Amino acid sequence: MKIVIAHPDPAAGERWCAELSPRLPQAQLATWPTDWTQADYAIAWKPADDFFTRLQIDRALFSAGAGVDHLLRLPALPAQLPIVRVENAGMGLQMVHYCALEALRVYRQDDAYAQQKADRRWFDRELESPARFTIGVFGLGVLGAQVAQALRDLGFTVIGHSRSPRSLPGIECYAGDAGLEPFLRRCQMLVLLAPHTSQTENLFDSHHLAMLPQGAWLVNAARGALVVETDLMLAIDSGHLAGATLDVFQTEPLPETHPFWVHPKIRITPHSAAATLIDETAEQIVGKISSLERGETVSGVVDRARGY
Ligand code: NDP
Ligand code: OXD
Repeated sequence: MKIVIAHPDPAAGERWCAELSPRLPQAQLATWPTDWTQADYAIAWKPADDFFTRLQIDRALFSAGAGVDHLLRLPALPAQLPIVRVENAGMGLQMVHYCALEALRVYRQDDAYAQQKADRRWFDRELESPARFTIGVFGLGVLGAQVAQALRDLGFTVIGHSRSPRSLPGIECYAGDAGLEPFLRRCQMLVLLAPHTSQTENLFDSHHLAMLPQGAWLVNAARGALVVETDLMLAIDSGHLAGATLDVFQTEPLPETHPFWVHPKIRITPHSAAATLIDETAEQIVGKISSLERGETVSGVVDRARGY
């Protein structure tokens, strides 16, 4: 069995090999670029555009992350090749921490207290019950559902939105186009955790951002392509939104000249909300390769028509 690992960071490529080889001693491993022209499996994160013009993959392509937008855009991607994504593998808990940190920071008025410290002002701000703070999670899949449940356990009122109807205990769920506006109208904080697809691209434009209540806060931990960045800036600068926490951007790395870097109401992290844990992820992928080798089906296979 031949497996190619394609990762933009050579050190990560080596890490992948080190995790895979003891688990799959019978496999031959190569990191991209390679002189191989054929392999059975590939594990890839943002591979080069010429990946499929130089290499034939026969059995399956594994994303090294939860998202698959970086693979679906590849030129010459074979139409029938199964694409399999990472399902959780330790990312859910990281995402819970990321979103809970932001929710608590906003709900507990952390920015205002930081300003008070700078001004040496002793002043106790009113704090309502967390049940009166409504957080909406857009995307209720593997990560979104875990985040929604954790935020609910912190006492917030949590609502969710997904493409198809979902049911989660203690969380009011909306779905589809018809559910979007009533969902957005209630979100004092909106957390984006849906994939980048043709349906979600630029969905959060001035029209949809205007549906959020005055003073709402946006957290984008999904993909930059979901948000129209200039519309977001306008929504914040006009005072309609209180601010945003952004982990993902239309262009990554975020260009040095981008106005987000210096905006006082925008918090930035460098696409680090939930990292791929290579050991746990290798374990998951090896399990799936073993199943495929036995002729079994695996979970996490991308539906190309849906785009995730
Ligand atoms: P899943 O595929 O498990 O879940 C995706 C969810 O989004 C599903 O609930 C799905 O609806 C929903 N969805 C898809 N399209 C729409 C739409 N048009 N409108 C409303 N909801 C929609 O993915 P994960 O939870 O594993 O990951 C989500 C995304 O998070 C990834 O695609 C990736 O882009 C991003 N991510 C970011 C990371 C970071 O560090 N910033 C790390 C990991 C992932 P339905 O339930 O009906 O299928
Ligand atoms: C992912 C990511 O999709 O890290 O896994 O963004």
